[in-house]
Amino acid sequence: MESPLILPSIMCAKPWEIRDYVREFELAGVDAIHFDVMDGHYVPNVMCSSEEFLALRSLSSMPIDVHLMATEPEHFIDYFKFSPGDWASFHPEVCHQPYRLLMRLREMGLRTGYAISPAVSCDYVEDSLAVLDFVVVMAINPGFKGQCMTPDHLSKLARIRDIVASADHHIDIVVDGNTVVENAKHMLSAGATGLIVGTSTLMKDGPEGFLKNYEHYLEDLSWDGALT
Ligand code: S6P
Ligand code: MG
Repeated sequence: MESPLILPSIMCAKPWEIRDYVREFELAGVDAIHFDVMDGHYVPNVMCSSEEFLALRSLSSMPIDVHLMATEPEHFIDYFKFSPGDWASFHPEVCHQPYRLLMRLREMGLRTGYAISPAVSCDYVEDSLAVLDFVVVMAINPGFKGQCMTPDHLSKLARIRDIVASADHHIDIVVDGNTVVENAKHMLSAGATGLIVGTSTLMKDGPEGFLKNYEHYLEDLSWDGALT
């Protein structure tokens, strides 16, 4: 198994730490910066505005992975000044025409994804394979950092792995939430190809601890046989 994609979650940084974190992300060579948008309606929390997106963009040219936790995400897209190569995912069960929105994001040159919450059907993935680049599989109920993996997560991950295996192109499976090493080993075995990392893992010790945590994390996954 190859090393997983690593996407640190910027909502886990305190505002005054963001600049330092971004420098550490670049040194580590992470794959994208995960940027959570919460509307206070789809999820019981409010987080990350288009202005903060612009501020983050000014600090780095790394891809930004926007995770739209919003009802009717189609109305949020135009607020963000995306660059080609950025990632965008949304929750299909609260979008009027999810397939249409994936097509639109593709036309904008973005990597397109669905974010699938616990208890939301995998059928959305199965019915949209041709226009998906990745699936964010929520290991937690969306809305907050620092939660525990739900008991049904790993079996759902394996179902999504089997579904995307029938696509005629590669589709990444990225897990969001509580990706501690003990869980990440099982997540990778169940089909994850990427991990969103936050307060429970690489961002638990502030920016100064990020690189050390990053190296240990990948080493621990290798030693435990999750990676080769
Ligand atoms: C939560 C959000 C996530 C969190 C991440 C936090 O709804 O979508 O991206 O930022 O799950 O990670 P951790 O390590 O605190 O679980
Ligand atoms: Mg997220």
